Amino acid sequence: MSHNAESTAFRSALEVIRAVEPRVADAIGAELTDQRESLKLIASENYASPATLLAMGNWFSDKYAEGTVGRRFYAGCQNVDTVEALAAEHARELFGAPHAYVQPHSGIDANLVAFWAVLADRVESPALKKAQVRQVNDLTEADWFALRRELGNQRMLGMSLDAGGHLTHGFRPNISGKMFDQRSYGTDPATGLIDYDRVAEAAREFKPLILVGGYSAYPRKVNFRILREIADSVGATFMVDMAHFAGLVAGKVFTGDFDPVPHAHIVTTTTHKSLRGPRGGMVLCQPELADQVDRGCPMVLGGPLPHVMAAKAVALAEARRPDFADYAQRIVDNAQALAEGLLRRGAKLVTGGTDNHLVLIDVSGYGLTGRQAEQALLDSGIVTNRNSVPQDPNGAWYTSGIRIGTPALTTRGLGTAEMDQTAELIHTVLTQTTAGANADGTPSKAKYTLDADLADKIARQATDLLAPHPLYPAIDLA
Ligand code: DSN
Repeated sequence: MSHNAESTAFRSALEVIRAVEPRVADAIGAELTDQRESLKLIASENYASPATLLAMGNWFSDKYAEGTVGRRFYAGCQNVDTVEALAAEHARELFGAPHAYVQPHSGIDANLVAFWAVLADRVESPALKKAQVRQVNDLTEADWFALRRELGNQRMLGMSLDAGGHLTHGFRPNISGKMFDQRSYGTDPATGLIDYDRVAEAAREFKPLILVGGYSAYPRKVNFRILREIADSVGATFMVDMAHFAGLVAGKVFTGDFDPVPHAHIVTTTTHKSLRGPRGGMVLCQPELADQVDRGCPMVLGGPLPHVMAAKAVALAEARRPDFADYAQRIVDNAQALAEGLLRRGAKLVTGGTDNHLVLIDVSGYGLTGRQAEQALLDSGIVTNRNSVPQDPNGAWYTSGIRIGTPALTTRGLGTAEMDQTAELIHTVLTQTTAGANADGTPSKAKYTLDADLADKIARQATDLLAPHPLYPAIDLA
């Protein structure tokens, strides 16, 4: 692939768009500038390859293809069949999974497909059949109650949101918390680590239909062999949401007990985080769940997105190359260097460090809320997101944490020395930011002060750090 070809492709695309709506072309160009200039530390974001991006921008977008490969509800799907089959084949080979379903549009959709597959597989119920033909939004609380009673067991045990679980693991404001009677397992207050004995105890008491493993803000490895044993001991289906760490599984950094695929009945993921593909989702499962999983569309999903499935096939092919394993290892090396740099400067980290791609800073140690810290860092050209910490006194809106991750900066080629410099920038901003007060003098959870000159200086230093590692170096839109 010549550099010239990438540049020509994107320049030509923008020229075509500009002729219709120049403001969209301008926004696309501006987004590239913003992404090039900011220190992206959002743990769930990455930079997909030009090939992956280009696979999405074409006429596959025009095709309806409800159904599965070879069994469509529309004619003329032979080329969609080709890319969907390729994506599924790459996924099976990459993860060693018996079955892959590559249609989900997001991680939340993948989880919904998995929930319904488990329910449909485990429970034959007239009430469930009725629910399947209705819009989920039409179900009232009374409907859900009646449905759950008829099903007998619709209980889910997942990691609590403030311990690092995801909102789709039964959090009340999410549909999963309405579909399921939910109970959470947290982490040990002293260590911040999952206490497997407590999970086993909760499973024995609660007897869930589904035990969910996986997280979006837990900075440690999870032992999926132990969780599977716990699920088996109570007859639960074991589901793992590996959206955050799929790239580490693909790159064989997480193996044995820490690879969920051989241990779980069903595994869901996104394709755009550490896996570095297009924005989308995917389900991997054991053969006995495959038929139900393949009913994802139209059971819970709208029509598949063939252009995104094409991009999934490209990105999964990239992840099967030997250099992806090197990339995955560097993600973890960088996260550990970042954690060490922060700890050395006095930051308080949840669990005291990391063994995956993310670090969770407890910013109460700097006298700030997560919201104040997130904004002060953004003012300084450092893009992060606020996140709850275990037993967070500031709730899910203001929070007491900042979650940072290394997949994106690792893609740009930054290494451990630059992570130490990044730690210095973050620590400087957080120590120089002061919590503000409301008009009545009470402490504000949102207001803060940070000297504008200092913020500008840090932003320049962040740009300098990125300069030797240009994003999409072959693409010149000028
Ligand atoms: N929004 C994703 C994240 O940032 O972790 C999960 O849904």
